[in-house]
Amino acid sequence: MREPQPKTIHLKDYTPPAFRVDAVDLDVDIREDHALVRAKLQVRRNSGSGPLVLNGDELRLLSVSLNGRRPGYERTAEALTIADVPDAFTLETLSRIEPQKNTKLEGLYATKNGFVTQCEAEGFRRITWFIDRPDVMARYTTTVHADRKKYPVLLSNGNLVSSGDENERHWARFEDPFPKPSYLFALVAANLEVLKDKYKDKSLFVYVEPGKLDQAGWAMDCLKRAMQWDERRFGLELDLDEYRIVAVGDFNSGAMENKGLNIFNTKYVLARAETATDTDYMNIDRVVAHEYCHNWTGNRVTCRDWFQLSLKEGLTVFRDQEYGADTYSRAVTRIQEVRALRAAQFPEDAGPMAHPVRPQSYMEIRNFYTMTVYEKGAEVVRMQHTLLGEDRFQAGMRLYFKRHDGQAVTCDDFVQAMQDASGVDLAQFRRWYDVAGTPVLDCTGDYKNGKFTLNVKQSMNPPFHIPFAVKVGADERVLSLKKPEESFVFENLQSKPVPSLLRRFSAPVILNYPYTEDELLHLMARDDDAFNRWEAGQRLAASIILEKNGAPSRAFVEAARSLLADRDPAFVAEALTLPSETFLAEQMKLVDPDRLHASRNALRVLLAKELKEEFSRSYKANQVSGAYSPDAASAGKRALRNLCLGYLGELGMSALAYEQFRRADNMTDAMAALACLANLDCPERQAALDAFYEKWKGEPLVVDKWLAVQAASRLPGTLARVRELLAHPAFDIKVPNKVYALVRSFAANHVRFHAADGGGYAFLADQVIALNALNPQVAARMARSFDRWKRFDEQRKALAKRELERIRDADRLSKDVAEIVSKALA
Ligand code: 0A1
Ligand code: ZN
Repeated sequence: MREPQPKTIHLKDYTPPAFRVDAVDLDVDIREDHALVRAKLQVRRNSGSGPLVLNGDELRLLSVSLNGRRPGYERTAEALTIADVPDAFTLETLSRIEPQKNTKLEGLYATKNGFVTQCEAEGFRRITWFIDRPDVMARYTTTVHADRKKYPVLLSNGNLVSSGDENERHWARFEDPFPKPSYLFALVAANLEVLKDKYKDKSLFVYVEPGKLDQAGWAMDCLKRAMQWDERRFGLELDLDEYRIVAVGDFNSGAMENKGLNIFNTKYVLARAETATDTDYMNIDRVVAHEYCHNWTGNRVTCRDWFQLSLKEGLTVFRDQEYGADTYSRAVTRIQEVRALRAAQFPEDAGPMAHPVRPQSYMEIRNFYTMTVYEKGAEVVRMQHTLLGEDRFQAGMRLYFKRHDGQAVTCDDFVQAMQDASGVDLAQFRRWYDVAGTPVLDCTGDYKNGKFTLNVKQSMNPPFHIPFAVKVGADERVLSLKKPEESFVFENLQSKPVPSLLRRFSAPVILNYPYTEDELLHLMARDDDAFNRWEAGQRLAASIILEKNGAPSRAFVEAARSLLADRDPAFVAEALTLPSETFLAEQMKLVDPDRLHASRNALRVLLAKELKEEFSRSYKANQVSGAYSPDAASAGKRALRNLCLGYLGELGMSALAYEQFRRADNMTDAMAALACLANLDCPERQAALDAFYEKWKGEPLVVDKWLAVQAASRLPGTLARVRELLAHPAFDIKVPNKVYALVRSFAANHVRFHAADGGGYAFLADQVIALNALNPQVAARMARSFDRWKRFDEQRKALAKRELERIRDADRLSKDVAEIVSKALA
């Protein structure tokens, strides 16, 4: 059976809500196999004379009353319509839901030790009938009832106002003083342990599964640092006396910023040295800061509609990035951001799901929590920061809050505040929000008589306003590009300069400049912008892989050798990490994944051979002694040491990796060694994988690493192994983290996923179809791995198309997957 094509929702059709809800009194009674939800809404007409329409999804409606009487109403699967209503009234509904059977993990659902909610974007309608859109803000009072022994912890947004016991059950009532959109509603009834702490006069709580309190400390530290940072850098304080983080193992995304009651994926909370890597520690820091930052950028000022999602997400990612830059190394942070942007957002912007930072239409909003809305959205905020400078940007933030605190607003409102506070004209800049695609800057330079002319041509028409940070000789400027073609003159030069262009990656664009190899080597060694030093190395490596089958020049090898003597290990590790196959594939006319993989590996092997001494020396020199600490300096040393191990692995030094694996006292070193072995066909490989599983089979997050490292292996047997793992007790298709670890890691394994026989495509289609019936949101995310299928040869294209069609024709295809697949096939 084919479902009808989902309908498209357009930004231009936005109208203000016909009704507002001033107050919600919610009573959620959680029973053995269902829950009863009573909702009392204070409703008031806002505009027009139309009927009241409430959203609902998988709700069984037991009763409705309006001002105490049963009204005439109509109901479909997704709407409850009451035609005849006064201008102000009380509406009460009673609904029955089945959180125990909720595999979509949206609305109220069961997790290991109890029940939690996820309401963004449209999950509240799976709890009760409501005007479920972000511009309807209400005051919530929530009462939760559940079994006292099984679910001792009851939580909702706001302050606990009363509680009590009823035989073997108990209840608690919460009042949230802040009006909020329904997507920020949260409720928890579970068996959890709690870590308590204080920041100034604020009480902080981190709730984790019993037995895991020893893994909650880092998240608490992160929270306190984020609070302090937001006060210092943005002048923003927490508006609550109490702030809670709850970690659960079943969660579709990373975390959720519900007012005062954040719910997190355990992956972004739990950490101790033996189980979490440096990257995990850093990700936890960033996600905790991100959700905390949302309290102002998202919760105090929220989105008018979901097209404005980047208003809160782009801005909050920018804030968490700045937190990262102020906490760790600014240059290395920037390099990592750009790497991620290029590996995932650039392809998105060039593929079938390309959309502006503010999309103009969608079929399913869940599909628009994208790299474009989040990461490119952050770049768009960062460009405003670059154009205005820190002081005027902060003045813009203050004006934004002064004007819009407590409101649901648009991206335009944000830009307007930035413009009005700074006096910088941002009219042309707004195009960044509305036009998809990555701009290309084609630059050339002319040198004559001490004068250098930089010519810049941009691909966007009408042109974008692009902050272009450059340094020519000693002259450093941020050029404001506004025209299709422009020239800039730099004077008083002694000789032809090597321009340092797009410093710090001042705009999310593709930059072309006819650099010679010597010029790039010069920048790689000497640019005073660390980002551009890295960038020059990446450009050289890319051209060696794409144009020279991976055979580097002597000069490149020597440049890599000198890099290994650099003072900053974290930077060196980034600089000697070759560009990813996914990113390089974007630069090929027709992608040949096997050749690409072979060339990239050839370069790795050559570097390993040439620099064996240096890699060995650096491997020894960067050993970190003493107790594990995730600080930037120690993590940087481990990153470089493990980079060296990876190169030495290319020379067949598996014994070294195995030795590290056995001796490691922290997960960073254990995992790096295991990843190295997983890529080598060597006797130690299976021994290490088996030992790892035996040791960690009781820790779900560590088991995820074990799944992921096998799915990411470059060895030819990887797909067969991944198929076996589907049936392993370590895997569970109902748990998103397991799917991400196994299925997503495999789909990101460029050479194996794009195998010429189509086995990778068939595997992924099988998983998308299986997931579609359980968790459409996760299914749709997995389906995105087909995005770039048209860039491959005829044979691969035919195979991918067949699989996409097989998904399209599957029974009861969800809106989520239908949107992704129909766009991919279009
Ligand atoms: N707003 C949350 C994450 C989130 C992502 C996707 C969602 O539904 C499709 C909901 C929430 C954040 O930015 O942390
Ligand atoms: Zn967010």
